[in-house]
Amino acid sequence: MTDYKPFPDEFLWGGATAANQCEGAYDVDGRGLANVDVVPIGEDRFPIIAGKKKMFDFEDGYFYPAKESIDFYNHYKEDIALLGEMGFKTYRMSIAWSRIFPKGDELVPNEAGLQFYENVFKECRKHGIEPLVTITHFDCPMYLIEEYGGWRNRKLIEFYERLVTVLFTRFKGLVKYWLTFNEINMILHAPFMGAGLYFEEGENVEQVKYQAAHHELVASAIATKVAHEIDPENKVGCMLAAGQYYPNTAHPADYWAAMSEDRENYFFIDVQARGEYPNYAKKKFERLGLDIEMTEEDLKVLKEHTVDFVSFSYYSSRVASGDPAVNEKTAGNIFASLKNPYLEASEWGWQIDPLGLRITLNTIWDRYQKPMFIVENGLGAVDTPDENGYVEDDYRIDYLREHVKAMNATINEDGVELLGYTTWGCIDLVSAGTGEMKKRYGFIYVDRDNDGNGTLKRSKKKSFDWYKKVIASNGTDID
Ligand code: P53
Repeated sequence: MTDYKPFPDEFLWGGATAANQCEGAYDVDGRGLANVDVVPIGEDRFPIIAGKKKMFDFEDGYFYPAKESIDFYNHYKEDIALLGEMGFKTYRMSIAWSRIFPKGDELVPNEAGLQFYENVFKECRKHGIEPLVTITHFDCPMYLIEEYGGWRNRKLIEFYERLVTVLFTRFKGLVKYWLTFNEINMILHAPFMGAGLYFEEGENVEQVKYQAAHHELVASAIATKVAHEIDPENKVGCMLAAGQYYPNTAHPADYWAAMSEDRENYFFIDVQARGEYPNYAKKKFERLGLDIEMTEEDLKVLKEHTVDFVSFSYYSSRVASGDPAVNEKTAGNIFASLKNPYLEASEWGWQIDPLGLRITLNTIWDRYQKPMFIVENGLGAVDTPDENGYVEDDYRIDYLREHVKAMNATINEDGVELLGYTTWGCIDLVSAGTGEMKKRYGFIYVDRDNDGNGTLKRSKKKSFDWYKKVIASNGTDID
C-alpha cells in the first residue's frame, strides 16, 4: 500500500447527480413539464438538445428516459443511506425548477415540491452529509419556453430571482453550498437542454445564444446577491464544463486555436468570477455584429456580486487545431475535439487524461485565485453485473484513482485551494448526452436498461468499497 499525503481536513468528498437524470416522477405532486423531460433517447436527441429540431411535448414513437429515470423521487431514503454508508461528506444534487414553480412564472410556489427537497436535505443531514445544490441543472419549465422563448427573454431573470429567493429562504440552515447554473457554457453547445432555446429558421443563432447567456449571467449574479443577503453563511459557485484545450502541434496557429477554444468557455467564468465582460468577448461581439442588450444596472450587479468559488466538471482534455484541413473529430462528445494520440479513450470516445485535471485546476487557479470545487468527474462505462447485481468495475476504480492522485498533487505540490470532489453519477443514472442508462458512472448499480426495463434494484459495485476507503483515509489509501 502506497501512502499519499492527506487532503485538507475539511475536504468535501462525495458524489453528484441531477434532478432530471435521476428523480423520475415527472408529473407527480404538481410538477410541471420541463425541457429535460421531452428529450428522447435515439438519433433525434442531439438535434433536439441543440435547438435545431423542435420537440416541445412527448411524441409517439419515442422513449423519454427522464420520465421515470431511476425513480430517486421514491427511493431517496434508500439511496442517501447508501451514500452515507460510503462516508460521503457532501452530496451534489439539483432542484427541478418545475417542481417549485410548475409553469415558472407563478407568484406562489408549489408546497409539495419544496417539501420533497426539504425531506431530501434532512435525510442528507441525518447521515452527516452536506448538501451541495445546483439550482438549475439544465432545467427550464416548458411553459417558459413556449410563452417566453426560454432564456432569450429578459423576463426569465425575474422568474429565476423568484425561484432562488424561495429556495434560500426555505432552506436557510439546511443548505449552504449553491451552484447557480450547471455547465453554464453548455448554452453554446446544447442550447435547448442548457437554456431552453429553440431556433427558428433564419434566426441569428449567435445573437440569441449570447443574449440568453447575458440573462443567465445577470441572474447568477442576482442569485449570489440574494443568497448573501438571506444568509451570510451561503457560498455560491459558478459551474463550468471544463477541460483544457491542447494545441494539436507546436505550430503557433494551433496554440492560438486552443487558446481561442478555451476562451469560448472561460468567457462565462471570467464574467462570474471577475465581474466584467472580458475585452476579447466585446471584440468578438463587434466582429460578429452582435448587439447584446445590457443595462447599467446589469453591469453593476455583475461587478458587485461575483461568485465565492469556481466549480467545474472535468472528464477529459481536448485538442484544437488552427489548420482547417485537420478535422478528424472524436466521437461521442458535445465538445468538438481532435483525437489525442497520447491518450486512451472511454467506450464513448472520451479521452482519459488525469494530468489534464491537474493542468485544468492550475489554469483555473491562475486565472481567478478563487477556491475551486470539482463537482463532476468519472468514467461512463458498460457494466456487467453478476446475478447479485455486483459489478467488478476495476476500470472505474483505475480512472478515479488516477484523478484522485492528480488532485492530490495539485493540492499538495502546487498549492491550489480545492474545497471538494464529487464524482459524477455516484448512483447510476440517465446519461445527459445520449439518454442511455447503459453509460454508467455509479458506485451503486441500478437495475434498469435503455428501454426502461428492470426492477430498479440498487446494488453495490466493487468501486463502492474502494471509494469508502478513500474517503475514510482522506485520500491516503487509494490502492
Ligand atoms: P453524459 C458533455 C460534455 C461534458 C459534460 O455526461 C457534459 C456533457 C453532456 O453530455 O455534461 C455533464 O451523461 C453534465 C451531466 C452529465 C455528465 O456531464 O453524457 O453536467 O449532466 O450527465 C456526463 O455521459
